[in-house]
Amino acid sequence: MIVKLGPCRMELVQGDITQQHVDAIVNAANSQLAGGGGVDGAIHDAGGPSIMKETSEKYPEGCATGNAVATGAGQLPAKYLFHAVGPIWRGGRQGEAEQLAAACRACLKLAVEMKCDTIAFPALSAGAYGYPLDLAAANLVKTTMDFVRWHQKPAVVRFVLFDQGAFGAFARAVEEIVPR
Ligand code: AR6
Repeated sequence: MIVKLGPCRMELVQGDITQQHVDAIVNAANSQLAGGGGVDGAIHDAGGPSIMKETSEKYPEGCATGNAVATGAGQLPAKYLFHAVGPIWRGGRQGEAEQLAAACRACLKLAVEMKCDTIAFPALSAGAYGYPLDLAAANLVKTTMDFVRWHQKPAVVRFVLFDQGAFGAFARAVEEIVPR
């Protein structure tokens, strides 16, 4: 699914984020940047040990929830990895929505600063961190559309959804937000 946003576009695809040929791949990290399962595990497995080495050298204090930091992408087919820390879902009244939007914006801002035309996002927070998929999808889609409309960059923002359920949730979010 492709959504035109002026000179830019937002894409939804079903697949594995480690296979994406883009300038920047977003990792769903934890605030210790310690690695883990899900996207994080797949990225470190496929990208190799240089990623963890660089991460621990450059960011020994980790990364706050709602923020993101950049490293090289090791053996992944991208220039950079942006390690974004989404919120752990605690019922929705602990600032989770603002933190998720902030993590997404931090990555988009890094993309602009580091001259990345293409960036691939996973469904941040919607796995181990328990953020309800429909709410995460609506939040990430809206945050991206607002950012891209304002900055007219990056040229391509691709959400890479691991399974049909996640793809469907993002497709519904787009249909609800994009006027027809
Ligand atoms: N490509 C695309 N999406 C994927 C992939 C993949 N290879 N693998 C899983 N997903 P999660 P979170 C989907 O748990 O909720 C880690 O341990 C998955 O189905 O990766 O932000 C970290 O170290 C789900 O829809 O991220 C943190 O401790 C989405 O990606 C914690 O998990 C996000 O799931 C972060 O949890």
